[in-house]
Amino acid sequence: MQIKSARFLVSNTKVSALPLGNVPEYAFIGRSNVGKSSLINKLMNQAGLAKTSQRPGKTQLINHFIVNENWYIVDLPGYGYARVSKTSREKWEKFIRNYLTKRENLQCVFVLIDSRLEPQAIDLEFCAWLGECAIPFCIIFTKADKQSGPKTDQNVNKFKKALLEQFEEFPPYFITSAESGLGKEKVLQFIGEINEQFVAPILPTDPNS
Ligand SMILES: Nc1nc2c(ncn2[C@@H]2O[C@H](COP(=O)(O)OP(=O)(O)OP(=O)(O)O)[C@@H](O)[C@H]2O)c(=O)[nH]1
Ligand SMILES: [Mg+2]
Repeated sequence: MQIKSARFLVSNTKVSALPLGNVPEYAFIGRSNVGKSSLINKLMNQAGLAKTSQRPGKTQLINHFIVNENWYIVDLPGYGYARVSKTSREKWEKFIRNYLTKRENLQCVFVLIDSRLEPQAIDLEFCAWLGECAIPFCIIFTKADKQSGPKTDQNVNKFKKALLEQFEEFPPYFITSAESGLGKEKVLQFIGEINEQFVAPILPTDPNS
């Protein structure tokens, strides 16, 4: 899929204030600093579109970007940032889980996993929760440029094995780098195929119109 345009639309903490859910939507989620915002920028060919930082905890809101004027890409705050208080963590949980379970036009959640790490309990638990809620998801392994191919494959296989203890099948997955652009075309093609099949949900009509 070709990206002709991508622009920031709105930031939110409330599901009730999200933009109209009349186009397909894809959310990027994962631990703080895993590279969500950087990968969105690479996919969209716009360096400063989503705000990135070397310090974890940069993205704090639900950020909607509209792509080609006909689908949404959503940058979410990360989980698992150690320096966040219990209260803000609970707040995060509530509003993100609320968003993920209620958003009808959400086609797929991309769970980003750092390809340099051994399987992390927090990621496996999050995937298990998505499974329980029947929310469709894919896995994106990030930062593959930071190590050798065989090392990435080793960690991917370990993650697969760990996830298959909870699931019967491994979901579609992608190995990516926001630095080199590895995996970019495959992710965009995957989104493009889902977009073609999208049927808009019936939205409440305005009683005044
Ligand atoms: N080498 C390399 N660095 C990356 C890659 N993706 C992200 N980074 C770096 O990792 C750091 C975190 O990236 P972000 O995109 O801000 O991460 P995030 O997941 O959005 O983080 P939060 O918004 O804090 O949850 C930044 O310093 C990026 O430059 C990658 O594919 N390769
Ligand atoms: Mg971010």
